[in-house]
Amino acid sequence: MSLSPKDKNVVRDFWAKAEGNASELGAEAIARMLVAYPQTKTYFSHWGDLSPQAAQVKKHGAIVMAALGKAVKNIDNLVSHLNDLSELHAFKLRVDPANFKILGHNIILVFAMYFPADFTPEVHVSVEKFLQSVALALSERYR
Ligand code: HNI
Repeated sequence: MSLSPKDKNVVRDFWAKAEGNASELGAEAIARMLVAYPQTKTYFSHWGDLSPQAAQVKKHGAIVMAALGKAVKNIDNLVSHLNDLSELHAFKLRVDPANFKILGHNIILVFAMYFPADFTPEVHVSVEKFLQSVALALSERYR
């Protein structure tokens, strides 16, 4: 499942188109995750309002998407780049890594909604591989 040089270029090219709108895309993805997979709400219960229009939900979407943007810049060394975030999610936040896949699914969905022309099947394959690689790297410290 490792990313080929072509996958990496496809991901970089797509990201260049998406990143100007990263905050909105992230907010939409997190909001959808919380609605469609309500088990994910347990991690954010300290926020109170978890509705799609809640300020903290929107803000967190921007934070996660910015982190993904940095991961794109570090696509050649995802495991070391995401080491600290992995440790945070494993030991402090105690997020079940199954949720990384759920969020990845919602991100793919939002990309397809916002970029119907650019998010071709070919782009979909490479972006999916990238998100899986990020999920794997974020799971690295769970042991
Ligand atoms: Ni996640 C905080 C990145 C998936 C639950 N998360 C962060 C932060 C970043 C981040 C960045 C802020 C860290 C800091 O403050 O130092 N999270 C990512 C990335 C992914 C991801 C890149 C996957 C692509 N996180 C998830 C998932 C869940 C999750 C799937 C749970 C369902 N994250 C959290 C929680 C926090 C968090 C909870 C703390 C939120 C807060 O502010 O209280």
